[in-house]
Amino acid sequence: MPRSNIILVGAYSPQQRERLETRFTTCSVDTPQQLMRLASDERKACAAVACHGHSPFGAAEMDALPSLRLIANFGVGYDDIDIDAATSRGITVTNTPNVLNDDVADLAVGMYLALKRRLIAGDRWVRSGDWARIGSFPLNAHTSGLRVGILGMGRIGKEIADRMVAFKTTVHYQSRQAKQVPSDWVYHADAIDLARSVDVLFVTIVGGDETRHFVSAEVLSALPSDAVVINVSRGTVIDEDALIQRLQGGFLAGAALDVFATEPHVDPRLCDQENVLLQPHQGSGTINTRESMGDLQYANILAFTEGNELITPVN
Ligand code: 8YV
Repeated sequence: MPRSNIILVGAYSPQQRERLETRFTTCSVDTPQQLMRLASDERKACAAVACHGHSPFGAAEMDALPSLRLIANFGVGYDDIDIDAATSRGITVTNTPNVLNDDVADLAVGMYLALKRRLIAGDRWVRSGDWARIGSFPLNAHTSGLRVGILGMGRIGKEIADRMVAFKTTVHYQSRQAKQVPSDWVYHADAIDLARSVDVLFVTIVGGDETRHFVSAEVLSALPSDAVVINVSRGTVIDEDALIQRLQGGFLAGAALDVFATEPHVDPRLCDQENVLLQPHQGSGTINTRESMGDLQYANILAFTEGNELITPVN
């Protein structure tokens, strides 16, 4: 079987890298921007890229690879890839959906509980000796029986909603159109209307230019002042400056964020807020799930090189 030339972009586990390097002729760069640095023959020979990470992959990078026909993304979100540029150049993009739904949903619910019940501060209260020195930990907010909003009832949003039903919540959601979900889940066509109606807002819509600041200052202002926001989507989806102002002004009870506008560099004003839980974009970051994502990315590349139907194309 001929060995196709594949460029690896980003970081891979040793096992994933070995599998790719064993099956294909590869060369590696850290980000798409480094593709231009490759030797001309390497760039011309490359028909497929295995892409991992959150760096922009635009027209200029695609044009550096004149034979490119596949970008196999390691991740469900492909907002860093210019899909229109890829499509107009006959380049197919694949992603790795579904295999990470449970982990992202589990983390979102865990962040919700940790934020509302102040688990991190509670741990510090014990470790620091404050419990023995000062006494009981301050009372905090209850977590069952609330009105929960899901912004974007996609695969991950549905998994979060299913989990939150166990907390005796009422589920509200916003998406482009009503979905096939339990009849008692309340559909809102408008994000502001959803925000007015809930105590907890889970943000799960896809990232990208179309959803930039979808959670706007107006949406944030519509939330009750004792509401909390949990974001496991993309940092670009929330107007982060408006969020910070609501938190600093006491108009929002808290936020739990796994993604940020300029990650991995996080606005220090968020780090200063006691009512903010910060996570390092680890939604899919479990051993099993990252293996499954790597398997799916590899399966797409293999299907491409063998002329078979791709598993999860997005364009
Ligand atoms: C990872 C993600 O950060 O799947 C996504 O869209 O953001 C996360 O799973 C990403 O896969 C790392 O490349």
